[in-house]
Amino acid sequence: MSNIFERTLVILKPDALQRNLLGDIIARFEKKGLKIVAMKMMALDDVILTEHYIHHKDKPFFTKLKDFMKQSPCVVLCLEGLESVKVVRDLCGPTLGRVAPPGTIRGDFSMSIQANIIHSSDSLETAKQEVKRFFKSDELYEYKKMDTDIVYIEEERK
Ligand code: FUP
Repeated sequence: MSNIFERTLVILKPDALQRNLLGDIIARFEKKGLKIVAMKMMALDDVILTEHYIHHKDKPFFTKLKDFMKQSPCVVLCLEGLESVKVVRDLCGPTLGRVAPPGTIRGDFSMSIQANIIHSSDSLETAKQEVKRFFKSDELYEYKKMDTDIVYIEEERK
């Protein structure tokens, strides 16, 4: 078996910070068994936000979305795990907070389309670009996580 340990990017948005949800959300990732390989607080400027949301540049909400993301610092993380891109997307839930299912981060903590707490990469290709966009290579930590051998069975670690 060949298993791919992927890396994915997460942004905890200004509403997560303002509503004191950072710890609760990070705890969910830790408890799931994802490995935090990078984490920092960042004030996102227009340049990085325009690049990050370039696929929405012609949408009516583009400027308001960027303004929202500039309201206060964000916390960005790079998470690693088996199929982590999909795992983290599923933990976050769909975009619109008020219809996101209970048990998901957006479903449990948000009501809005814009103030929806969290961003996560939507594909492995996007994840690679996004991790590079938000972290320098020396901010991504290589270390042995002591619980890997119990979070995964041997075949999954190969
Ligand atoms: P997601 O991948 O679930 O984060 O959602 P999208 O890439 O479709 O949208 C990115 C962000 O744009 C959302 F998190 C919130 C914002 N957005 C709006 O503000 N209004 C909309 O109508 C749609 C998205």
